[in-house]
Amino acid sequence: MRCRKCNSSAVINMRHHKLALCGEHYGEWFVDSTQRAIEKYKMFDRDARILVAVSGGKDSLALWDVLTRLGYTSDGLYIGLGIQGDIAYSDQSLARIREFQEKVVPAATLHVVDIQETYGKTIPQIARENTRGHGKPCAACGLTKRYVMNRLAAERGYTVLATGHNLDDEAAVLMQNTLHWQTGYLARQAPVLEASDGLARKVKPFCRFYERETATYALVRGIDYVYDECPHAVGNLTNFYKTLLNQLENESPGAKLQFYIQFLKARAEGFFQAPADKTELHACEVCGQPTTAPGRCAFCRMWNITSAQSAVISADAIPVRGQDEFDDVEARVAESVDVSGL
Ligand code: Q46
Ligand code: ZN
Ligand code: ZN
Repeated sequence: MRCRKCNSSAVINMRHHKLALCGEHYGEWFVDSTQRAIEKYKMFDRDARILVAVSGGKDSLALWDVLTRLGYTSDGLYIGLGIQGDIAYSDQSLARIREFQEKVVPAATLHVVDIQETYGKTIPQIARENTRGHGKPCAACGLTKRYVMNRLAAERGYTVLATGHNLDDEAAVLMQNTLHWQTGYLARQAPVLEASDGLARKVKPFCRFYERETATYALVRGIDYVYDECPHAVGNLTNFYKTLLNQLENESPGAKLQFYIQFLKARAEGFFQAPADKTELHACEVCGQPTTAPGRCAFCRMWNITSAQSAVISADAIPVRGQDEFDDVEARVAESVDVSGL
């Protein structure tokens, strides 16, 4: 088997696309495919100011790399969760991201929001004090990540928040939502979530790539990423659905892509409607972010934040570029991005 473009014999064979390419041409195919997805789903245009949520894993670093190669203006956001385990997970993640930024995107800004420095505790600490999540820190972690991403995107004037969710992530969430017929979630699962009521616009440019395709891209580009998953990801439900879908894919190559693509088609045809009795949103009485319940939002309640000042992400914790660019941006917020896989 040979590369379709240059006839080289060292190839990456993509059975489901009936395509074999060498490393260099694979990289080009991957970048071009991302641009096609950006256009197909009308994610953003050339004027966009993109904030890429980076975790130190292959998907998010590959995304920052590809957007840079495509000539988009993008900065990174890393949220330090204070999760170490036996592998110094958070420290290792930040180290990989800093190396990547210095080497690949030196002109971009990397925003680092350290949760302990900003709010006084690590994620495992706040999770232990809280009943959310029944002993697992993921619920507290997800809520905090969503809040910080939305808030920082809004406060710093980014027009779009990009995450590295891949096809395996999206198909697993789709399977979970389908098995429970979560029609409200199904109506909202999309490559683009429009900005609304203080929530940043969110996009997933890698939603059509298999996880192994983003891993291959990271490999051919020599991106050094954190191989380990978060220690708390072991045995979670998303991984269980990923395993089931991998079994299906082994029996029937392309099944995962079809499952997701045909869902998007049905969704575009109006098969899933958002519930009509949409819950009314209120502004949190402390931070002003939208929340379903009157009073304080879930984030301010969990972190026991009682004054607007302490809800603000500390400017000192974040390197800021061109502060006056952002002065006229209203403080906006949020609670609706899927952060599994970040
Ligand atoms: S980082 Fe946070 Fe995940 Fe770790 S604690 Fe759970 S939610 S598993 S993607
Ligand atoms: Zn080639
Ligand atoms: Zn609040």
